[in-house]
Amino acid sequence: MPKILKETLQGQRPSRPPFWFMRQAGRYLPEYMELRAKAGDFLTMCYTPDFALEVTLQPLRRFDMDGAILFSDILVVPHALGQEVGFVTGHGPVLERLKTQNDIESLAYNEDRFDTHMDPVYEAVTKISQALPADKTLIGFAGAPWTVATYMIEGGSSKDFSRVKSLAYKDPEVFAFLMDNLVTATSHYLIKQIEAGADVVQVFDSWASALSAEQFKTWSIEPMKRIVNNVKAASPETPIIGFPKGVGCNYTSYIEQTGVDAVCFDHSLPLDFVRDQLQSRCVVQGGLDNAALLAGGPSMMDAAEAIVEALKRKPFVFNLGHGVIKETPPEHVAELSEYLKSVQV
Ligand code: 1CP
Repeated sequence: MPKILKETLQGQRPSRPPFWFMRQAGRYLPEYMELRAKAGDFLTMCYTPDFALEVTLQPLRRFDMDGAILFSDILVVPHALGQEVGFVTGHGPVLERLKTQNDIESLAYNEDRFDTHMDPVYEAVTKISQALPADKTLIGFAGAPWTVATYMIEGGSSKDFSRVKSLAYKDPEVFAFLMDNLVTATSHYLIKQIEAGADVVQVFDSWASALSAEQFKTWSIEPMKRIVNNVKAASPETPIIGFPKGVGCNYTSYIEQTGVDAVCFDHSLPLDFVRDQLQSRCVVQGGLDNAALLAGGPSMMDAAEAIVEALKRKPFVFNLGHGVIKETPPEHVAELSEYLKSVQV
């Protein structure tokens, strides 16, 4: 049985567009909440291979998506570099604040230490790849250096990114050290996920839109280009999806300069721009408004049909413009999935 998601990302056009949803596992599913209560802690779930396996498979049992995404988080990378990371229920991630140049330099990448920390994640990838039906694609992932750096410097989520942006302006050498460190760690981490069984990988630059156009080149495009080169050197056939969320017209230079195989687009982009400017350059994935999925009903179906109609003539993966919102009724995901399985091109 062909893996239609992987094949589409390699530029083929199967009989219907494949689909999966960012954050398809997680808090909107009662079976996730049950397991989360048992595990007690989000990071325990990420670092316990059998929990990660189970949570990864939960959405596929209900909705039969074409892809399963490893259950983990982008913040396991700073954790593996030695920064303290925690997740506080109802609040989100909390990271040890890095105050000095010394604090940043103390997190220098060490391969043995990194892999010892990540071994349970690699084991989870292998278990998932063995458990998945042959026609399903396993998606490995990491955060892009810029997005991970925002959490590392701000100490958690941020509204205005003032600390991390002023560090990049005021102390570009210290910031470059941090970014180089993340490029090395992230490249290695993605290669190890591929060796463990991931079929494709996605790199999330969720906060790329906080950068100025000039900074976007330096802190999003350049690091991503190096990651793509490193991963392609180790595994030339593995498709790489980049997601520089919210960057509008800068998507085209991102595609041209990073060398990604596909881009995930968000719901702010007009569909004719996606078709004419992005799909002419690479495979595209996206971009239903996650709030339309939350709302459900005819407005969700109209928006989904418009996306499919605009993009189905070339390789295209249906997804959202950002992750499933935790209040989303699972029935909406079921209705959308049923529709997507019935599409013919
Ligand atoms: O149960 C809980 O309380 C934890 C909630 C949760 C979940 C289910 C977090 C905390 N992370 C995750 C899983 C996760 N995170 C996955 C795998 C599951 C799947 O997609 O099905 C993935 C791919 C991520 C990626 C991730 N984490 C991103 C990039 C994508 C995006 O949403 O923009 C980011 C920015 C994070 C950070 C993060 N992790 C969790 C929270 C609450 C946050 C902060 C988000 C913010 O700052 O707004």
